[in-house]
Amino acid sequence: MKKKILTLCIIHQHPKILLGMKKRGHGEGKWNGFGGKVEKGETIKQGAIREMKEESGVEIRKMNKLGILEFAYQDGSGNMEVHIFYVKEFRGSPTESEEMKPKWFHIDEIPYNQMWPDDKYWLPMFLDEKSFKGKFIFSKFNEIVDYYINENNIN
Ligand code: 6OG
Repeated sequence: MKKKILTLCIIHQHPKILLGMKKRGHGEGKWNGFGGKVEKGETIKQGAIREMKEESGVEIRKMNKLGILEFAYQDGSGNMEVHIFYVKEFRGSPTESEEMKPKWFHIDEIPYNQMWPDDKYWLPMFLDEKSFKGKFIFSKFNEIVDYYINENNIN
């Protein structure tokens, strides 16, 4: 099956990051960055900017790709390649959308137990602005059964 390409953007304004509570669909009830599927005819970066605007109302001014993660399920369904962007500058104020409810979190109070279980492996590297590449394999119950992650220059 072909891998889907997705984006994930997190704004870091030290000491806070912006996350959103996913209100529906895949990952409902979890805090995560903003993003979604890259559409035909757009670059990955354009997809990231569009999704951030659609889901939070925020316009990205400056960002840096820090990570590429592959997510796969044990049964072979739903392979995803997620491109993770560190957002340094933006315009506008985060606004709730149909899909996401935004909230700023202090980096000492990141709600890992209400996030995807892979996040605790890579978010600390992300916050240090280190790049990384990895792969996570999930069971059908969304538990990690295997993974690797390398600190790595992806550019
Ligand atoms: P839509 O499918 O709603 O976008 N995403 C994940 N993020 C993390 N940290 N872990 C996962 O483990 C994820 N699976 C998906 C990518 C889904 C958004 O959620 C992210 C997208 O930003 C399985 O279009």
